Order: sequence, then structure tokens, then C-alpha cells
Amino acid sequence: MLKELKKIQKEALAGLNKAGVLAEIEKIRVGYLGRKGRLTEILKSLRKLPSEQRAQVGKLANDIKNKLMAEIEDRLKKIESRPRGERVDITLPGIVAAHGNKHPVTRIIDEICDIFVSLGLNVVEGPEAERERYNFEALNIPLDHPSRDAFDTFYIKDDLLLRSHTSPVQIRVMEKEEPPVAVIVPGKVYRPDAVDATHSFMFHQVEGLVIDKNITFSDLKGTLSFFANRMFGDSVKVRFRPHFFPFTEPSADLDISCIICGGKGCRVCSRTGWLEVMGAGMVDPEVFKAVGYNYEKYSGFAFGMGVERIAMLKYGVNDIRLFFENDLRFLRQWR
Ligand code: 2NM
Repeated sequence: MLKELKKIQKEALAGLNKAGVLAEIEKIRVGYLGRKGRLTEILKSLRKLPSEQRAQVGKLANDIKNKLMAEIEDRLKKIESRPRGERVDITLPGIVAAHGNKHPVTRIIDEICDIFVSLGLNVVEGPEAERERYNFEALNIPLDHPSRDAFDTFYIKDDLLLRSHTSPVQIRVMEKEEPPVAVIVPGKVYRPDAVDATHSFMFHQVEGLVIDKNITFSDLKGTLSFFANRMFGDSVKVRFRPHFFPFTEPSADLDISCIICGGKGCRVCSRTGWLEVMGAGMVDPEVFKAVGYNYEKYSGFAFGMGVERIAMLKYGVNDIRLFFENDLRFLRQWR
């Protein structure tokens, strides 16, 4: 029994010497001095011993118990007196920092910009409140132009309004720099639209502009086809449909084969097999005149797309309002 006690003392002290953190010390305390601890069991069994042994064993057991308690106390004090930085108990659970995620609209903006950056275009941003000249006149939308109705609203004061497209930024780029120009412009835009599942008075656009000598409609087709395949997959087909924009001539809408039904026709594509994803065209000479470019020397193409529309197609969202309600059950799907 005495030998057993000596062994317990040796092991307990060796254990304490190795223990570096609170949890390890506590484990040793429980193992030897707890209710079912090895030392506690021996102390409990003392009364079963013959009386001549009891005194001797009891004294040693109690001595060891006191020594062990003193040692444990001593070590706990030492840990507590360490400088704060060294007192870290790595066995404690960590504090998990709450982290958010990118908004789905931001994700799509980033994806679109990355694709065009990979082709050499530069990302440019500009003011959301614009002068009429930048939002309308320089883009060949004069006061009496019919398509001005679709854009005209949200005046802050005389000659200052919330932009209805990001093209004013491109006008500013052209005013400042001579060709070659190759820019992509993401940002918020505002329209006098009644809100419903597919319309919002505020949404996001990405517009692009490429100008140099000898830029042709083939460059437009090649660039935008490349974009469509990067964005929606290599199996997607594209088609260009004639359209009208005041700032481009000729102009086109770009459709992709329906990414839901593969072109067979379904509810999403209104049984046409095609989805409209953006507008585009060759920059109108009137725009070049407005910014002081020589339209005999230079040509270029421009395009514009609604980010929420692309996000709805890609993520299968059927109501644009979901993007703006800040409902975390919706937004956390993009974690
Ligand atoms: C579109 C469609 C077609 C466009 C034109 C210009 C600029 F500044 F060069 F005149 N920027 N963006 C453009 C052309 C935008 O969005 C549907």
C-alpha cells in the first residue's frame, strides 16, 4: 500500500509538470483528488485496514494529498500571474466571428466585370447624380426625343437628376481621353418604372464601350458571344436581333438560347427558346460629335445589360424585389 501511494505521488507530480493549461491541471485534480479519484479511493478504504497499518498509510496518504493540493494551487497561481498574452488557454473553444457574404447582385457585377477585364477592358465608375447633358444630350437623346420619357425622372434640382443608365460615365471617359478606349462601367441606375416582379425604380447596369480605329460589328459579335459563353456556359447559342437605341446605329438586342429548357421553349422564355440578355450597337456618330471625337477616324461598339435580370436568370430568382428586401433567408443562399 505504501509503495502504491509513492507511485501515485510520482505519477501525479509528473503529470502536473507536463500540464501547461488549466484544463490539464483540472483533469489531474479530478483523477487523483476528485470523488472517485485514485487518492480519494485509498483514503476512503483506510478504515478497512488493520489498525497497525492504518496510522502509517493514513499519514502518508494525507501528506500526499496536501502536497498535491499545494502543488496544484501553486501551478494555478503561476498560470494566472502570467502576462495576459501568455495566458491563452488553447483548449477553450474559439470565438467564431460572424461573417457575411457578397450580395448576389454584387457577385454578378464582379463576374461580368472579370470576364471583360480578361479581354482588356478597364472598370470605371462615376456619379449617380448627373447633368442632363451627360444623361441625355451627349447620348443623342434631345429634349423632344420620344425615348426620353422612359428615362426622365428623379430630378434633384434643375439640371441634376439620378442617371437612368451608366452611359454618362462613358461620355465623361470620352471627353477626357482620346481612343483607344476600352471600359466597362458598373453601377446603380434609376428609371420611372412601376415596381413589379421584373421592374424596379432602381437597379444595376453594366455597360461597356470599345473605341479604336477599325472597330467593326464583327468585334461586337465576337466580344459579346465570348461573354455569353463565359457567363452562361459553352453550350449556349447567341443571336442578334435588330433593335433601336438613340446612341447606337446599327443597334441590336442580344438573345441567348434559354438556359432553362435549352431552346425547346418553356415558361421562362415564353416558349420562344430565347432569352434577351442585353442591348448593343455601334456608337452613333452623333455621340462622337458630342464628345469631340473624329467619327471619320474612329468607330466603336457599346453594350449594356441589367445585372438583376442576369442574376434572376442565372440563380433562378423569379421576383426582382427579393434582391432589395434584405431578407437574410434569401441572401444567405449565396454564402
Ligand atoms: C446599351 C445598349 C447599346 C451604350 C452606348 C454608350 C455610349 F456611351 F457609348 F454612347 N454607352 N452605352 C449602350 C449601347 C447601352 O444598353 C442597353
